Amino acid sequence: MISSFVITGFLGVGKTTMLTNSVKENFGDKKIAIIVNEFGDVGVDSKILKNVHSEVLEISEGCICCQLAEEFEAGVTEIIQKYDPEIIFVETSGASEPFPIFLSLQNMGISVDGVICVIDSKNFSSYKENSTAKYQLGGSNIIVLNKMDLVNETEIKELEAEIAEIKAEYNIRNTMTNEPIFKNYVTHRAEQGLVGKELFEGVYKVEEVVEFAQDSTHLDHTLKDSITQKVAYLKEDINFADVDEILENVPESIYRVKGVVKVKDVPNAIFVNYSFGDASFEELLDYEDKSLLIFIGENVDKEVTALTKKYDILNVPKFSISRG
Ligand SMILES: Nc1nc2c(ncn2[C@@H]2O[C@H](COP(=O)(O)OP(=O)(O)OP(=O)(O)O)[C@@H](O)[C@H]2O)c(=O)[nH]1
Ligand SMILES: [Mg+2]
Repeated sequence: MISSFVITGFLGVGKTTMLTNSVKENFGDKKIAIIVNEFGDVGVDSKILKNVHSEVLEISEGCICCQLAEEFEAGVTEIIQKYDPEIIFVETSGASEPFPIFLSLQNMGISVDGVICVIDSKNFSSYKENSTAKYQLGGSNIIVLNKMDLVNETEIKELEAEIAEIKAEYNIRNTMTNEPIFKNYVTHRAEQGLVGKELFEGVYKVEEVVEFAQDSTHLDHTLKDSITQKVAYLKEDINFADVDEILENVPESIYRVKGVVKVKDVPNAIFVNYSFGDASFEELLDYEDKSLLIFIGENVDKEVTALTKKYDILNVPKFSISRG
């Protein structure tokens, strides 16, 4: 039987970083396939993941938990037929809930060995009120407290207490029996998504058939929590400092920016990866397309328009469709 892990967690918490840094390390001897569903219709994560893993399937332009169940199942079937993986890792979009994906995998006869919720330990308080973030915790049985480098022990203790509370309230239950689907959960700490193999070792396997679980309450949260995205393009004649300046002036309501940019003073294109005020950059070989940034958050239309007025190197296409 093929086994799988679902990796959930809010926007920018470190899901892709975990897949990049931990999976090959721990499963170098296995045939791994990765499915990634990204919020934002430009597949930045799949480009990053393809640098490290050979079989990466990207499902973009929507959320696999509400609109794309069929596309997701077709993608899983395709990757199984083509590649015959032993383990499938699914990175859900930061705005998805894991439970419907868990059900889809189970319905396809794939064993779900764990639903991993990655937490941004530094920025948890900025996003913990978001209902999707709460359901992500409730629907998982392995919790990874990531970005440990940015918090101290007192903050970690507070975080663990808050998580335990949310976890208890939002735990996914079987509506027939009212029993929690996950009888228990484990918490691991991580930096740069690095975790040991024991995290994945199948003690958490969910044997129960969970068709009756509480998924009728699943709402279209992408609309409810009004997280939207907007793509903006950058002019060609720019330097790295120009990009950095824009990132330093991103308003708080935009908590995630991703993109690829080409600048005059760096030979290769650069991945831009910004979440909650912190940015990281990585060089990328062989990128021939335009320089672009995807802004994700609340009030995105208004805020990105304001940024384009302030920085004339940044512009949005006149007729673009914003997706939730
Ligand atoms: N300081 C610090 N930064 C981290 C750590 N893990 C990840 N990051 C940074 O956090 C940002 C987001 O990481 P990703 O792995 O892209 O996050 P994600 O959860 O896949 O994001 P989405 O797919 O957009 O929801 C990047 O800039 C990473 O470099 C960590 O442990 N410490
Ligand atoms: Mg990602």
